Amino acid sequence: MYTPKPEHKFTFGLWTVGNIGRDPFGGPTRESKTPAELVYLLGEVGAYGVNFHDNDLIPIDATLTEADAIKKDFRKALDDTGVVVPMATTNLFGDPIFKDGAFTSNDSKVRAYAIQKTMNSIDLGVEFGASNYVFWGGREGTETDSSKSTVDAIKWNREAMNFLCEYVLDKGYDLKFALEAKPNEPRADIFNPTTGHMLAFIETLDHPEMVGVNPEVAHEHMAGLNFIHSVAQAWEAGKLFHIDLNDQYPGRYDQDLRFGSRDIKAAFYLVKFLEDVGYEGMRHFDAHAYRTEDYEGVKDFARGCMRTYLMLKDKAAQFNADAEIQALLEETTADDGSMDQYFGKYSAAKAQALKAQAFDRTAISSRGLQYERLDQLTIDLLLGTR
Ligand code: GLT
Ligand code: MN
Ligand code: MN
Repeated sequence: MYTPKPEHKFTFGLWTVGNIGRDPFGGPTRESKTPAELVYLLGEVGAYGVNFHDNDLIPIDATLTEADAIKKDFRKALDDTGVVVPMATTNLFGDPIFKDGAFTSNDSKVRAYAIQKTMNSIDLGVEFGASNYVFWGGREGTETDSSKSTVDAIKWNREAMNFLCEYVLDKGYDLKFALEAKPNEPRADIFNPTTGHMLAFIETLDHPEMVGVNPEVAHEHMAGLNFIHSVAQAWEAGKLFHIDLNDQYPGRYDQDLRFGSRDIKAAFYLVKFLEDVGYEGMRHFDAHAYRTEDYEGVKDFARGCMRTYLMLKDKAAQFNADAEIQALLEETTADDGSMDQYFGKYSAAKAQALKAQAFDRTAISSRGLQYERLDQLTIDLLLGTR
């Protein structure tokens, strides 16, 4: 019943299952695997797709011959397993050249190199079939605000995005961009720190229709925000192109925990939202196994992400079919239609009539909304006692 199938669109990045357990305080706890080996691992656990940064697949210093050999092995693994590549992205954070940003570096040579690297990486992604291209600007930020003008940084970022949109159009690629926000880490502060900032930024681009967002659970939770509200805003704006699922305790470093492992309730509302609105994009698990695990543990981690999603999907269907819950919801949204005349398009007459309408504030506010009961029914349902 909770077996992942291709139609569930579960994907993982090479950097997720390929995470070797390094952290700022300690070295790797797992040996590294080749991209092809990771594809076989994903095939084994039942994932639909694999995503990559240019340098997850091809090391930054690889020769053309080395790159060709890696691509050949990777392609074979994809063919053998049926795993597809729906998304790709650029590593604009790992190399020391990006220590003060990529598109927003003060150094024009760095900015130009970042655009060049992204064009090459777009070519690579498209070569393997990617239709979504993620931009996570991990180094686009500051430690000290004496170092650069935020206004310049915003302009440079816009210039880069406009240039890259034109590149995609020029090449005739069927590719959309998805911008991923994060408030901090690795920079002390990152520009466009939340999905809301990204949505506002996108509207200032030359081709806003090509650009959406890739919200990540952990990143909005780091900022202390309600993830579902961010996702809903992106969805309502037609901008939910991709999503990064994982989990996170608020106010901490980016933990990238297994999906649903820390805040089941938030994960439930998220899955329910995605399923209810009919989101058709990828369910990308941007998380990694605990540092304590070997590769059997990595498989447990990957299987766990997908299993939890499917269990929550099942719970969402149960919620929608629960007569008591639905009756409560109907009651709170019940409407006698008497206010219809005041909504919709503005007219002076309507405004005047609304001004003249009397409201019995005491009577209206005296009604209990029964959200306590509703929430407890949700808890009962999630804990399996309903
Ligand atoms: C990095 C980051 C993620 C981004 C990836 C895409 S890389 O691991 O923490 O949130 O989605 O660049
Ligand atoms: Mn993260
Ligand atoms: Mn992410």
